[in-house]
Amino acid sequence: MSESTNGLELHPLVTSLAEQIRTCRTALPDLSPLAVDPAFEEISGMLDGETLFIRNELHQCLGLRKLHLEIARLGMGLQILHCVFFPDPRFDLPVFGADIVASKAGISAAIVDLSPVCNALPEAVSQPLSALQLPPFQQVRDLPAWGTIFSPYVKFIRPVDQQEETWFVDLVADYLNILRQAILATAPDALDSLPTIDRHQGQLSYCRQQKRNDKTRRVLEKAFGSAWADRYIEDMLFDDPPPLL
Ligand code: BLA
Repeated sequence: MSESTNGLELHPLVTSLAEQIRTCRTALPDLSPLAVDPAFEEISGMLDGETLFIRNELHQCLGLRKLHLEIARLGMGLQILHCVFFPDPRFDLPVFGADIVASKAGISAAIVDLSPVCNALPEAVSQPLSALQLPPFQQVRDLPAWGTIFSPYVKFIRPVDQQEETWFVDLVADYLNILRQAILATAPDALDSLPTIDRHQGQLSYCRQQKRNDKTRRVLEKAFGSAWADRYIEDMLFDDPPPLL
């Protein structure tokens, strides 16, 4: 299925990854849509004659407090697929994150991870991750300084051809299937238990680190102004998990 924003075609990797994520999302237990702030659901505008478009989808499911999928076109060249699944801190589960940045020159960044919110990933996640056959991507990128939140299994690459783009989409499906199995295998702890409190803290620091990505802020500021960008980053992209008690 092809997808477009404002009648303009999206990069095939953006389209196929969005489809893959939606398919995997459907398989998650007790999936239900979450209301999106109407100010943020579909954002479109013009800036200096350039079309801006952002579309957001939000869900929740067993074990995950917020599943966020965003597709953005900012200006003529830039397209972004942004996806973060935030765990419910009562469950010993990682944060799933995936991001694609495409410009006129092609895909510059494709990243996927299941990131720990405590010191280490739970066994139910690290064991199957370590058993995956990782494709031999040619261009592996260095993580930025704030990237200490990612797991040893983070894949941050620039795909060089269609074969690598397909590998990346398949890899995201593998990570999401591992997450689904972990959800099914994990019983929640009490809201006031120490592990829950630790994971809540860990998720706060995941969000704090992501907010240090100046590249995201700069793009949003340029398109929408700094006050709007701040509110969008704080309330939509990396909102803190709600207080436990
Ligand atoms: C990089 N993110 C970028 C870049 C841009 C954006 C323009 C630079 C491209 C490049 O380095 O090739 C922009 N990303 C956005 C915008 C949104 C977005 C505007 O998601 C949202 C509207 N970023 C995330 C998540 C991850 C992530 C969830 O939002 C990982 C799970 C990673 N983006 C990420 C990383 C870089 C990046 C690691 C490279 C940063 C660097 O090299 O300094």
